Amino acid sequence: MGRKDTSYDALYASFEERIEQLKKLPKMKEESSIEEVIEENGFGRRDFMKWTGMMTALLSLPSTFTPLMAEAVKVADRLPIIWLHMAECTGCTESLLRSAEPTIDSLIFDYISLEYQETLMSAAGWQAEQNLERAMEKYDGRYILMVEGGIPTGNEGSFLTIGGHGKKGKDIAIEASEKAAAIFAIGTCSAFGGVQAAVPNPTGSVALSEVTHKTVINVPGCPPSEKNIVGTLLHYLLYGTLPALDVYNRPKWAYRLRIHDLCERRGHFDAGEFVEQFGDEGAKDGYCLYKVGCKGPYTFNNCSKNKFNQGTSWPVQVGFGCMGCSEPDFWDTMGTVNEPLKDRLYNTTFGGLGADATADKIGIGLLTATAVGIAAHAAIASVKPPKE
Ligand code: FSX
Ligand code: SF4
Ligand code: F3S
Repeated sequence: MGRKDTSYDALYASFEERIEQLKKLPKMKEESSIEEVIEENGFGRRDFMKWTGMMTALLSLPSTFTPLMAEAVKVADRLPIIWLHMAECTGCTESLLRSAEPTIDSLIFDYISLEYQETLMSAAGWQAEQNLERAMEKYDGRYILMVEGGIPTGNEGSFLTIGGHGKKGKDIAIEASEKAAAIFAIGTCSAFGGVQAAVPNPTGSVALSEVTHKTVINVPGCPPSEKNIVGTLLHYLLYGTLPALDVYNRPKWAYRLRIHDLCERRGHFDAGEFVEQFGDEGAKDGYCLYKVGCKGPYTFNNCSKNKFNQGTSWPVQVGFGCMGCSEPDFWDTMGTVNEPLKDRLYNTTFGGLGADATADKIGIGLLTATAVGIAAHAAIASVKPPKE
């Protein structure tokens, strides 16, 4: 391979071994390979390699791992996946699949063995329910569970019933979690409760992690980017273990840094150049959106890298500040959408512990300059002092 850095050799070897093991599992899509699927949809080998290179970088692996990433994608159909919908808007599924034209991410999602997915499958009613039960039985202990949506627990869970027998969503989520090999909460609803859990939370909706005793990997965002969803799957394929997680069980490879750390408008923030109101000269010049409500300094996600709508843009790029959609309870805790957080200076983030409560696991050096920056700009923005 001509690799210079030998510190990755053991990891490389373990990935090779893992892929060999996966190859031994029965192929679920006998009729086609991922290369064929990609080619049929107008992508060449070069596009595929470019995409795998990008995913390799996203997972913080050196570029020499790109061929292995391609191999992992080829065996992605060996792991059965069950995708449950709970209380939500289906935006997470839409984010992944509703592109104007197929993307490599969406094709890979088509290629994996989705044993149950209510938005995509043709079965309905009794038949759908039976499909789910059969899949859980057949792949007991082997399937990956992806859950989209919060879990209503109020009134004994009766706010969400699914299928012919009117089974409660909560019971389905618990049962499916019990038999899963790995569990991913896709989207902020499943990770933290989401919009339906916002005050006063009439349905008593909670995060998936609150109804199961098993470890749940949270992939928040309302919706999360398709790259973070597919990347989580590829990470599991390659490593066969759970990724390193932050304090909210988010994979660090995706949620390690704040929106503010990766923002293209950051230079303007540091220079004290702000949009004062939408449509002003500063807005035209692409100034920082902090004063018109950007919550990027308080939000951990990689949106500027991944972008949305087939990689075309992301909120801050189009001139609308981050709303903090990948943070717990952001509907209640991120204040008014178009206003800076008046009662929270940087160092009071995360329940008064300061963002450093999370940052200590991230690298404190990155945060110090910003703490000073926001404190200074808070004065310019007439931000009130923190409440007692
Ligand atoms: Fe929630 Fe997903 Fe927001 Fe919607 O279903 S994370 S409301 S984008 O779609 O769960
Ligand atoms: Fe970017 Fe928002 Fe930070 Fe400004 S406050 S630099 S717009 S993330
Ligand atoms: Fe959400 Fe902020 Fe990204 S609102 S989509 S985390 S820019």
